[in-house]
Amino acid sequence: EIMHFVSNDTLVAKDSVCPEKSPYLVGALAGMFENVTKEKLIEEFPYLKTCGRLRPSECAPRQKIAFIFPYRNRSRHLHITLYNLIPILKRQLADVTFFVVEQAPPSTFNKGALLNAAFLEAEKLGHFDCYVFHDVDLIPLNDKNLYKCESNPRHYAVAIDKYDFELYYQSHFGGVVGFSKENYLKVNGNSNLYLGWGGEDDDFRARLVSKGYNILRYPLEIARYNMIKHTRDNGNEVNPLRRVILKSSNKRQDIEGLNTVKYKVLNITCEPLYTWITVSINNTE
Ligand code: UD2
Ligand code: MN
Repeated sequence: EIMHFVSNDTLVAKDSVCPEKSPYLVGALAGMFENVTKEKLIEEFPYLKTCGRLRPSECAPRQKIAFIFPYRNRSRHLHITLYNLIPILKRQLADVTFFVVEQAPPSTFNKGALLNAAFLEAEKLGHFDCYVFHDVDLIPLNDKNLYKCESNPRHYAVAIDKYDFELYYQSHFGGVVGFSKENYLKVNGNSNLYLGWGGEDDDFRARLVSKGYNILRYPLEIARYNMIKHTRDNGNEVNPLRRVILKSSNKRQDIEGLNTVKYKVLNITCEPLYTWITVSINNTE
């Protein structure tokens, strides 16, 4: 790529394809942990297009990325995380649409089913090359952790303060993960069988591995996050069956997942910061 200086603050040739490596990256970041209102975010980031789309103005992006936040009753975390993420994605010259996918009460939180619903609904609203599933409470601490998809899936949240900035366990694949649309279709998405806390992330990883994918990770200094302190939510109690269900992961994967998820869309709203999708999930079906 030819990159030349157009002006003092534009390091990218206008109208060309965005460079593989953005010249705006700065590396390690301190993170911002103060409460921030939705109104303040809208004021701070006027360049977010309607429905939570962020696009580089100076070049043509290589991929269209959907950011999915599985959500219930965590508005404080969501907005602090967005405050940190948006400037990073802007510096990365990423084309991103934010989706908040809220599971309506009272059913037990089912992150796997919620993510399947999010994927199907996002695909109806716009075709995406790349998906990032992002916990609402993880604050990125390095902008070189590039949000983009390759042929193999990537684990982003490798080094988290809660786990002393070390890989939690060798097969950990939680918190923030990214993969292409093709990857997700090939593995039949997430399992819908994990009610409450735990196991669904390990199941997703097992599905990817069984289809021959290798999980990518940047080094610990780069793939760094801070988790906002929290207790376990009501309606997301630890699932005592999680390890038993996980044992049959590979046997089930083609017959249970994205192709069997049952949900109802209750509402879709287009806001400046995000596309908000409320769904009900009937866990007993
Ligand atoms: C870990 C994983 C997470 C998930 C979970 C097990 C890491 C870094 N994270 O997170 O990806 O697999 O274990 O289920 O390994 N949420 C709500 N409202 C709720 C419940 C959950 O919004 O009532 C969402 C929210 O995006 C949250 C995420 O689900 O960040 C995971 O829940 P958590 O943060 O309570 O669980 P945690 O930190 O143990
Ligand atoms: Mn958490």
